[in-house]
Amino acid sequence: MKATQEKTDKTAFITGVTGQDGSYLSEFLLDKGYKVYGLIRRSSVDTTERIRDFMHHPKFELVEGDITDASCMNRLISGIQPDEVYNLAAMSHVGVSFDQPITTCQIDAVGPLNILEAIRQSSPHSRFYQASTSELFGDTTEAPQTELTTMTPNSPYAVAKLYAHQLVGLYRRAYGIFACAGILFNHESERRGEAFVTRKITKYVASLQSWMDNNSGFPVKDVDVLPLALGNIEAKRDWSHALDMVRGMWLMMQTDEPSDYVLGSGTAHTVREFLEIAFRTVGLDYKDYVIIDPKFYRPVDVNLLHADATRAKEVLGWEPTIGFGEMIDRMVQSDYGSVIECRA
Ligand code: NAP
Ligand code: F7E
Repeated sequence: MKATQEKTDKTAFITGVTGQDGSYLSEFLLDKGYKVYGLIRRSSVDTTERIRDFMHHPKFELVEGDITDASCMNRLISGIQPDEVYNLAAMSHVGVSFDQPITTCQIDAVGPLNILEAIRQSSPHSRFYQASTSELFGDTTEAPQTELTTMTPNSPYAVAKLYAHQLVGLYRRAYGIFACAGILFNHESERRGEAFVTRKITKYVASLQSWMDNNSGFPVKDVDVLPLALGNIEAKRDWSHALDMVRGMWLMMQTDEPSDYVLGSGTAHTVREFLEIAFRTVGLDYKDYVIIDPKFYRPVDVNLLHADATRAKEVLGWEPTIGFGEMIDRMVQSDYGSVIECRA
């Protein structure tokens, strides 16, 4: 007989709750019995698409605010007194950070500082998780990358994230706050934002399948369908599924000693390989549909990200469970499902 999972009475405060990771982490913690407060920023349009399934859960509460507003963070954290704070809010698009460097700095660097200060001043018992990133390694020549690899950030996004990453260690040493940084490599899912390369590809592939459902033969680029315009498809990334990553975030917060951990699959693939596999799921060849548009090149890119997550495996017992092929398959299927739903 399966043992019943013991429910916790802990409270968590999650920023970035409307994003990919925030939505999965909320579900994960609600399932464990947590009371979850999710930070949502004011918007003129509805941003709750990813949290619709659980936003009326009796133990889930949306609170409005913005992490760039220090007084707001202080008021919320002081009032909630959360056991665990997960800072997932960010301007998370590397390419966009070159065009909006100051906004990126305010959200990705000053934002975490506001939260750490609120914890220090008003709720020092709260444990803190910071969403650090493999982008911190940037231009490094070392691979695979561990917690000790040199960090040479290569975008305004990564520079801002490095500031926040360093704050985590500082607040640990200076004030004894339980603060962890998860150095997470790329992770994707059915809920991935549509401007990231993986989702851009899977949405396009699903639309090709939909075309084939309604027509005979294969769609012809520029005649039946528009091409898929991409930038640097030789970049290598270490992709995992977001569901595995949020479990890793939680594990980091359950240890006796706060620390930083790399989470990643341990396998790197080019964007080109992602394309090959995604198009193969619908029996097509990406070369017939993809064009390279310099518009999608960044002033500088990160060429190779490849995780060595040995420490997370040894200390946290963390390992990914959803492989590269399965992840792509799930994303294409989900995008195809949405196309069908729209058609109905
Ligand atoms: P995402 O889908 O882009 O979500 C970002 C979230 O941050 C959204 O909920 C957004 O709200 C919120 N947000 C942005 N600015 C805010 C502000 N000023 N105040 C409050 N909320 C704000 O990102 P993700 O993929 O889930 O990633 C989660 C975190 O992990 C981010 O910090 C990201 O930088 C980091 N990370 C991601 C990856 C990855 O591969 N996914 C890898 C490493 C690290 P709106 O809905 O209002 O826009
Ligand atoms: O790009 C190339 C692009 O935007 C991946 C974020 O979650 O992971 C993510 O950042 C690669 C890059 O993700 C297009 O130049 C080609 O080399 O999907 P991406 P990212 O930049 O790796 C890290 C770990 C984070 O922390 C970030 O928050 O694909 N690429 N053509 C393209 N990228 C995009 N977006 N669009 C293209 O058309």
